Amino acid sequence: MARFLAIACVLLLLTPLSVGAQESAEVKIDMTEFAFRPATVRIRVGRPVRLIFRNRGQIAHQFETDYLRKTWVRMTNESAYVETNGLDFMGVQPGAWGRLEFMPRRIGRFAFLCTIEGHQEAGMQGVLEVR
Ligand SMILES: [Cu+2]
Repeated sequence: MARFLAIACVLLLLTPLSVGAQESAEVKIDMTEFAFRPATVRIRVGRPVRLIFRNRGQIAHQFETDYLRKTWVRMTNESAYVETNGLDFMGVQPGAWGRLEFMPRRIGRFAFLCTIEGHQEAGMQGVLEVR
């Protein structure tokens, strides 16, 4: 009986962990004039990530980071689904959303920004922190 309980406890402990290991970590990021919120995005290396951008501003914005330039990325929005080996940038229209899914493979701090003219200078930038 004690042995059965011990096995049951191990199973209970293992189940949520194994499910968690397969889940994507999801981070929601708002785009406005002129900021990303949050401006620091923390993700884990070796764990699939889903970044969901929402443009809550009045004008178009973009997300660009060198981190994804040589990474396999799945990009989704209202009208498109693209898998690409290296993402230059993703544009998001006002009121729209865009989703990026990828596997972080390098640790470090990597800048991201909106590359529309003047937006970075106005504050539209942030840091991708991979640990
Ligand atoms: Cu912008």
